[in-house]
Amino acid sequence: MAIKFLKSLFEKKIFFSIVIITFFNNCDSSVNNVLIKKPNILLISVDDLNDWIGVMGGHPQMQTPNIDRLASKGILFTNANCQSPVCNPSRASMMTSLYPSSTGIYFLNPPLERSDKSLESTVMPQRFFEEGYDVFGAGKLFHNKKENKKYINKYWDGFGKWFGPLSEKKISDFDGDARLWDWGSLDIEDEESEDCQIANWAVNILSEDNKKPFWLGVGFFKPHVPFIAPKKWFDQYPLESIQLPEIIDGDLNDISEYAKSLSRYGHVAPSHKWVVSNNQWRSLVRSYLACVSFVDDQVGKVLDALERSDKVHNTYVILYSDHGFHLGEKEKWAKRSLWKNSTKVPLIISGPGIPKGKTCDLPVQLLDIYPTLLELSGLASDPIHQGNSLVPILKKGAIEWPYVARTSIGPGNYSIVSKNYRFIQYNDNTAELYDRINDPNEWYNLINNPDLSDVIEEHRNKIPNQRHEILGDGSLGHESYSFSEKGILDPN
Ligand SMILES: [Ca+2]
Ligand SMILES: [Ca+2]
Repeated sequence: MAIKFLKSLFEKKIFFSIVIITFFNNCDSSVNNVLIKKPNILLISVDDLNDWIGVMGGHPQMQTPNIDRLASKGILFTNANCQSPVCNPSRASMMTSLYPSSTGIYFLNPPLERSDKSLESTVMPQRFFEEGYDVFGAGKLFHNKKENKKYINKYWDGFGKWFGPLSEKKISDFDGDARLWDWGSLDIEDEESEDCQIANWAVNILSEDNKKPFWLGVGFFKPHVPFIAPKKWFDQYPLESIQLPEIIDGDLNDISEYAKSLSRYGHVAPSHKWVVSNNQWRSLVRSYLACVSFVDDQVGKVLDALERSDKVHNTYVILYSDHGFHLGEKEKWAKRSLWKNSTKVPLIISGPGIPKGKTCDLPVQLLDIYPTLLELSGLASDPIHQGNSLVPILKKGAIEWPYVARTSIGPGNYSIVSKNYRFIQYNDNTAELYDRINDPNEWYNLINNPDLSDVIEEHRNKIPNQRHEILGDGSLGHESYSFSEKGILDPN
C-alpha cells in the first residue's frame, strides 16, 4: 500500500515538494512561525503585460516605479512563463495549477467550469476560503465574468465594464472589426477608469481590520487593448521620442509556414504591414507605455495601502501577468505565439522571509504560484497540481531547479523553456531552438545546428504524451489552430 502511494506521488511529480516541506518543518523555525500565523495573500494580476517594466528592461523608456519598488522588496523572476498565451486558458491554468494539455482549455472558451478535469482541482480562492481565509476579489482574475459566474458571483465585487475606458468613437484610424483594438489618450481623470476604482476598492479592504487571514485578488485590466488611458500618462512619453522595439530584417525566414499561420492567422489586431504603412508603430508603442505606467500607478496605491498597515509584516504579495504581448517583434501584434514576447511574463513575489531585491532566472511557470502559496501558508499541497512550489527558491535561494516551463497553443504546439534555451515544437513536426542567453530576442533559429542535437532531444523529451482534445469552439484561437492544421497560410 505504502509503495503504491509513493509510486503515485512520483507519477504526479510531487515527491520533491513533499520532501521540501518535511525539510522545512524540521529545520527552519522562521517558516514554522509563518505556518502558525497563516499569512495573508495579496495577488495582483496585470492583463497582457510583457517584460516592458523598468526592472526587466524590456523597453528602455518604460517607467514603472511602483512595480520596480515591489521588485526591490522581493524576488523578481526573469524567466517566468505563462502556460497559454491567451487570457482564458492562462487564467484557468493558473487558478487550478493544471496545464491546458490536461484540461482541454486552450483558447478563449470554454470557461474552466466546463472542463471535467479542471473541476477536479479546487480553484485557488475556493481552497483558501475552505481553509478559513476571508476571500476578496475584484476585476479580471478569471477570464470571463459571465461564464465563470460559479466563482465570480461567489467572491467577486463589481467593476463590470471590461478593459477600462472606451472612447465613444474610435480614436485611432484602425477600422478592424474589434472595437477593442483602439489606442490613444482620453481627457478623463484616473478615477473614471475601472482600474483606478479597483485599486481604491483594494485600498479599502487593506484598511480594514481583519480577524481572519485574507486572500485578496486584484485583477487590473490594463494594458490590455484598447490602449486608452488618461492623457497625463501619454504626456510623459512624447511621440517623437518613442523608441521602437529592436527587430532584424528577415526574422521570419527561418521559421515554418505552420508557425506563421498559427500565430498570425485571423487575429483581430492590425497586421504589422498595416501598422507600418499607416505610420502607427510609434503611436501604438507610446500607447502601451502610457497604459502600463497608468496601471503601475494603480498598483502603487494598493502597495502603499499595504505598507501603511500592520499587515505588511505578514502578507505575501504576488504580481504577475497572464501572458506577454508583441508590439511588432516577429512582425506581429498581440499574443498567441510561442515566442518570448507572448510567453514571458513578469512575476514578483515578496513577503516574510523572502530576500529583497533579488532576481532569479530559473524557468518557472504561472501554475507554480498556487502550490507556492499553499506551502507559504502552511497548507497541504494538492496532488492534482501540476505546478511546483517555488518555496525552495524563495526561502533557500535554490540554484538547482530540475523543471522547465511549458506553454502550448492547442494540442501538439509547445514551447519548452529551460535556463538556457527555448525549444518550440509544432504539430506539423517543424521546430525552433533559441539560445535565450546569447539571443534574447530569439532571432536565430538553431534547430538545424548538429552540435545542439542533444540539447534539442533533451527539450523534446519534456513534451507531454497527454494531449487533451480541444474543448469549446468558435474563438479566433480555435480557428487559427484549425487553419494551421489544414495548411491554410497566413495571408498577411
Ligand atoms: Ca490577457
Ligand atoms: Ca529568425
